[in-house]
Amino acid sequence: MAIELPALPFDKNALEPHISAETLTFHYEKHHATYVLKLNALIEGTDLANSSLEEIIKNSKGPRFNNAAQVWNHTFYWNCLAPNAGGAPTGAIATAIEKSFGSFDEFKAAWNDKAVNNFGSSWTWLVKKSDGTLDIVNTSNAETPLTDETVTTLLTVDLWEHAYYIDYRNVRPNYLNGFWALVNWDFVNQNFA
Ligand code: MN3
Repeated sequence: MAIELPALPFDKNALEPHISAETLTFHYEKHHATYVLKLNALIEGTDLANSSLEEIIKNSKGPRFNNAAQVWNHTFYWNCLAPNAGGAPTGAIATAIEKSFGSFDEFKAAWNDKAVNNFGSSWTWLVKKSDGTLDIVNTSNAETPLTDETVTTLLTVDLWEHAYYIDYRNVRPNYLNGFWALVNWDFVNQNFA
């Protein structure tokens, strides 16, 4: 039972002009797919060969953790994006954001600040803590809040340069502007519920 590469939840040109088909082709077919290939090579013939991706992540360190977590992180990231999405949040997450950050604009400013200052290849996440409040968390490399039992992962942005270099060169703030035009609040609400 190898780990499978999930299909992208949209067409490769569906996120244009914010994220190009060229970026998605590289990001999905080269980066995401390669993490799946490497992970399957690392679990083949081991105790984890038939484990779920989540179990592998929670029971791994080093290259096996890195590849497994990157498979999960990317699948989660694709689901955080959608065509004809973005803008202000709706539903329960809108209320929770107001409670924790004051307003959506204040949340966006806090997120952008955290993401712009997240050094190197990294991810920025919105999580729900056990007391129901929200927090913005930075991780490096493949690290993921999935391994923190005290939080629920709600939203992420991939800050590795391969996520934005083709479209935005090294200008991460411009990529973040594109990201806000694509956030799939329905998915964030599902995670929050
Ligand atoms: Mn990536």
